[in-house]
Amino acid sequence: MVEYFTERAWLPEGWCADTRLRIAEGNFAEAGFGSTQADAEHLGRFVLPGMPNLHSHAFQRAMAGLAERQTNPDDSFWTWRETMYAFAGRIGPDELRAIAAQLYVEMLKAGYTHVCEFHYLHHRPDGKPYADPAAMSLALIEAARETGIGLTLLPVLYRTGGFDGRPLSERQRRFGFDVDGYLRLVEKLRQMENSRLRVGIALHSLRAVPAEAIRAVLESPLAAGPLHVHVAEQTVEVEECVTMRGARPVEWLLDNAPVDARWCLVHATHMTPEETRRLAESSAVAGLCPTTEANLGDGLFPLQAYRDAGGVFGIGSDSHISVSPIEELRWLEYGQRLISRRRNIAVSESSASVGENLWGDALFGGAQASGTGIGAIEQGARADLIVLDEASPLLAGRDAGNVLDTFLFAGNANLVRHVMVAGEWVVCDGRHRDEENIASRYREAVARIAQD
Ligand code: NGQ
Ligand code: ZN
Repeated sequence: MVEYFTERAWLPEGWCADTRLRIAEGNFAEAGFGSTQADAEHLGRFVLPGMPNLHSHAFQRAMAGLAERQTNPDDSFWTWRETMYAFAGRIGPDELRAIAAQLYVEMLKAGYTHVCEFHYLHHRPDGKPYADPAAMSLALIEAARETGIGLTLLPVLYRTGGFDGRPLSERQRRFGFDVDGYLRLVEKLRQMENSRLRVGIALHSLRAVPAEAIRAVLESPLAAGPLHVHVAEQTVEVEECVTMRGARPVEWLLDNAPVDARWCLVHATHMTPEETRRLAESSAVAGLCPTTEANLGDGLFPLQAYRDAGGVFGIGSDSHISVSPIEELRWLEYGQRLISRRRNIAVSESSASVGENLWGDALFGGAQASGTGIGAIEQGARADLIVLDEASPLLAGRDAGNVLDTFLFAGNANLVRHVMVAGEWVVCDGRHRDEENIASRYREAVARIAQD
């Protein structure tokens, strides 16, 4: 049992003064008022739950910045995707592990303590399975283990190249599994689960998984735990879905799958008011990735209508052109301000603070999408927390009423000072315990990729 004292901890009921946190076996054994300061280690003035990152394609971190030159006047999500596929073709297990480890260090330093990895680079670039068909999944598990971040691994089922059922293109071949092979992979990975590793299910998208395959997966006893799917990111896919399946993607999923709190619909960007209300009522998580959705020219999620209907959401850094929960949440709010020409949108009856609402909502939805007991400083939850840098000038004169607003809206200096995952310190004074080794392995891997 380890005991800490903090002047302010953000508990489910809000900021709590003079809090004692007791941690045993990686979980909070107690979190509440009433510490005798003297007998516990002093953590600092502001302690928050660590943020879950609910959507990541780790390998894409190493191509950030390499798709920002116009190649043709009609550059779009779809031309970006070709660049991304070409890049993916150079990634094997060693590269994936090196890139993911670097990414996870960056995530921890930014305040993410858990990541949901939406993983579809299963086979060799030519489409043949590795000697161990789980080789790429194991690379991600290893990267998470060595950095200390919590991981929900979501092996992805990917079957077709489009709504019309066309076969996978040459570049997509390495993503493909049949349902049986896919379920064998899930079964194998499930055996590795522990307090920092959860294994869920992912369907790449309605474009890539036909209705029968969705049904076959959902019927399996292995379809337990969180269930993620890309849903309505681009207007072209909405139109194709209407043509081929007679309904819009979110509508189709709500009508044809038992969408409930286990589900996370990533990029539920394009929804009618009716779909927005129905998704909110389903209790599923809307997986929002505002920086990637902006970078790829997707569109704006109807945040206000969705929150008004009680919808649950969380945030992900997806393609990792940014690795910062602050930037995701800021973009989420700013998109709404720009389109409505108003201010302070994400508020609630319990709090007028945009920072508190966004951080709190994203903790709740991110934890739900992760399928693990995280996202809150409370008894029984995994002991994931971040300590803000109270010495930063940005926090001068700040207190409970405005510290989260300042954290989210006051500039670009990283205010995350220490980070704990499952009771273990992984970042101290802004440095990850193994960041030099991990960065040098990353540099070598990126140099190899560039040479190919
Ligand atoms: C992905 N990424 O799977 O990496 C996708 C692109 C696709 C985003 N949607 C590929 N942001 O959707 O087909
Ligand atoms: Zn994605």
